[in-house]
Amino acid sequence: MKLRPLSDSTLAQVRAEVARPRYVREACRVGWLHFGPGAFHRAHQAYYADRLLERDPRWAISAVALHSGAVRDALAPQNNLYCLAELAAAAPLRVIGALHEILVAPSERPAVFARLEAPETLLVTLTVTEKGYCLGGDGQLDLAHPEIAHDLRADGAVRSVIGFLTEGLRRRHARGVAPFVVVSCDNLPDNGPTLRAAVTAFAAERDPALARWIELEVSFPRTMVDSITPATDADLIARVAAECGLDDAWPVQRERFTQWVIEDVPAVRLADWAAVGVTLARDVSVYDRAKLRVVNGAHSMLAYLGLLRGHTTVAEAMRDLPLAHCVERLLREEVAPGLRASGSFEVGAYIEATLDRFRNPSVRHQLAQIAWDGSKKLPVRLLPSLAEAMAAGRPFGHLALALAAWMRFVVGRARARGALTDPQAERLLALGRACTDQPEHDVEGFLALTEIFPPHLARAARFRSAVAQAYLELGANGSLPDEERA
Ligand code: CS2
Repeated sequence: MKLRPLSDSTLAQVRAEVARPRYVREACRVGWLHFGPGAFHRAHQAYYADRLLERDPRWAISAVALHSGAVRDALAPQNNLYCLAELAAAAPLRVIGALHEILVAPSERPAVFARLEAPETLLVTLTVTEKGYCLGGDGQLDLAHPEIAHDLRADGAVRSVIGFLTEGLRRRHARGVAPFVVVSCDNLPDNGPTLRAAVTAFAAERDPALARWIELEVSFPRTMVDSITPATDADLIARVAAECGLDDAWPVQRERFTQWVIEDVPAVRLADWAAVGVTLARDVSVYDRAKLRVVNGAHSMLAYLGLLRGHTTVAEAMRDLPLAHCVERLLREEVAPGLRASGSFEVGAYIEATLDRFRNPSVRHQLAQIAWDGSKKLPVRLLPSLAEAMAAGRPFGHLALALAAWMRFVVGRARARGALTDPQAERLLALGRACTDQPEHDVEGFLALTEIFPPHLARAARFRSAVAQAYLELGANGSLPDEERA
């Protein structure tokens, strides 16, 4: 039976068990602009916005897709309403009403700028993934990046998020409108300062006075965001139809656990964040280091090793005991010593809780999804722990193993003539095809990628031999050194 679509006019028909917006949507105003309305944004920040709207009508979101119109087209017939499923027993679905509009940047640039310039726009957030920042291997804006090079010549007809933010701020400055606060919600270390440096570098190329104004007047607080969000699949669409009684073209799902920590600077104290479960903290680095190194670092290891060993999801990979054992040792023996306890944060408990989250069988999180963009993820998730461990004379064999697993994964894709989702895909696949299974030769080729491996690390003999050794032991199918001990 064909169900009617979810929309403002059918909202009242949603089954009673489903939570609905507890505010009048028409009375809400757009005070929040977001770049990148993918599943993570819709499951995380938009959920917090939805709760803020219950007490304050200023926080409806105007979402900007930088490339694809797919989300806009799916949600337009639904008045941008969609369901959020929490993957836990007895968790009711929730209809999220926080998205006011979805703009697609290339074709709706004037509308995007109208929002960026509007004095009512107080907050701009981003989930554009690591590669969306157009950074080079040194973590600074790459002025030669094709999007950035284009935007520097484009005179306002920008395409990158860095171009949009800078041009939006320029227009506000020119009109005497106070800046918005910019909150990066991507998994980058020191995401706020990193974004600030990128925007300022872009502005400096165009107008040094604008760069100075941005440096002085615009806040880019650090954040830590966390909630595991598996991609939408057919099971979710069917579940939503059954539980809601209406059709939702693109619902989203996430684990029940969700966390958002924002650096407590005056510019973010605009909303009652505490009331909706967002933590404002003086020092976010404790949280963001732990999150990137523990949750994301272990995820990347699970993804590459898990795929080599024939698994599909994180929970399945965690049921493979030798693999789970490797991940635990990576975290407890090699990552934890680089993290410090602080206040209520305790490293051992954090690792335990993370492993529990990974074991949750209701969360069908595809390893292939996590394996994307390895060239951008490894340098921020695994290499910092590894470089510190090596410098301190601590063990780093499991970190090296995770890197070797990534190399084996790339080689496997290249040999199978498979696709690779990565901004460096072509280079990586060419490298993979040239591999001979001779560990020193193959590892050498990968370590020469200076955008990924800083030269001082790539030259270190201990590092090279640890990776080569792990590469040898893994073979093409991911055999583990811990196999017999687990
Ligand atoms: C994952 C993250 O896809 C990935 O690379 O490691 O998306 C992870 O699920 C989130 O950061 C959890 O908050």
